[in-house]
Amino acid sequence: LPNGKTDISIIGVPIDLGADRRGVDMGPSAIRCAGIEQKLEQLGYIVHDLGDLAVRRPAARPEPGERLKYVDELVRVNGKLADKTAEELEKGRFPLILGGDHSIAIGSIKGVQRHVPRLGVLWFDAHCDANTADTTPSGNIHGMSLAVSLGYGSRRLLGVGGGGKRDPIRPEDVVIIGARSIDPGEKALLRELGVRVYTMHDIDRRGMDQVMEEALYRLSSADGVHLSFDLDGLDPNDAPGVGTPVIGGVSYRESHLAMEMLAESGKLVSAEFVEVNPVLDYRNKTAHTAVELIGSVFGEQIM
Ligand code: B3U
Ligand code: MN
Ligand code: MN
Repeated sequence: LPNGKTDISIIGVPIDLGADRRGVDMGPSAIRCAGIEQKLEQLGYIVHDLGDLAVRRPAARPEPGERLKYVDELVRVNGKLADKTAEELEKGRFPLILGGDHSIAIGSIKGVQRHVPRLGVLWFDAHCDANTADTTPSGNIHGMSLAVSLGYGSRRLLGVGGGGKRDPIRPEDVVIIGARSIDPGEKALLRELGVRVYTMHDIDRRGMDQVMEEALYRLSSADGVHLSFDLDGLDPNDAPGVGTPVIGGVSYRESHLAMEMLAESGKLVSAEFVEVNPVLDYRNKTAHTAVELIGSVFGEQIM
C-alpha cells in the first residue's frame, strides 16, 4: 500500500476552464463510471468518495488575446482543492484527485506541500505545462501548472493555497515523463532550472524500465512523491479521449510498467489523473485505462 495507507479519499474537480475545449469537466464522472471505487475496494482499500468540488461557470468568455483565461475561478477552485487535499492527508488518508484539466495540479500540489515539506513530483504528460503568462501560446492555464509549482508564473496563481508560506517544489525533485510537445519558452525555463525531462526519445532509446529507474532514483531524495498523470501522455490510440492528443506517445504497457515501478518505490503520497474527455472518447476507453493505471499504482499485480 502506498505509504502504508489503507484509506483513499477521491476528490473530483469537474473543471475545464484551464483548457480550451469543453468536456474535460466530465472527467470525474467518466472515471467513476469506469469503476474506480470497485477497483480500489478489490485491492483492499477503504474508499471515501468525497464527490466533486463545486465549479462555477463564468458568464463571460475571455477577451481575445487573454493570457490567463478564467484565472478568477481557477484561483478560487484551486484554493479549495489545496485545503481539501491537505485536510484528507491530515486524516491519514491518501488523496486521489480526478480532473478536470491539468490546472488543478496547482491546488493539489500546494495542499500536499503542507504535509510533505520536500515533495517530489512525477509529471506524466505529452506536454510540460511549464508556460507562464509571458510565454503561453494559448492563455490556457493548464499549460502553466508545473511552472507555478516550481515558483514561476503570475502572482495570482502563485498565491493559491497560501502561496508564499511554502517554498516552491525544487527543480531537482521534478521529473517529466512522456514529453513530446514543448513550447520554446517552456524549454528555456526547464533548461535553466535543470528539470529532468524524459522525452519519447529517451523512452524509445532506453526503455521505460531504465527511464523509471533513473526517475525514481532522482526522486528518492524527496520526502514523498506526488503523481500528476495527464492521460494525454499516453498514445492517442490507447487514450483517445483527451483534449489535446499528440501522436507518438507512451504505450499502454509502458505506462503500466511505470505505475507498477512507482508503486514498488513506496514513495507515493498523493496522485491526480487529469484531462480525460469522455466527449472525444470511444466508449469511455480512456477513463477505463485511467482506472486500470490507478490499479497498478495502488499495487495491483498480474500475478
Ligand atoms: N503547451 C501548449 C499546449 C498544451 C499544454 N497542455 C496542454 N496543451 N494540454 C499551451 O497551451 O500551453
Ligand atoms: Mn498536462
Ligand atoms: Mn498534456
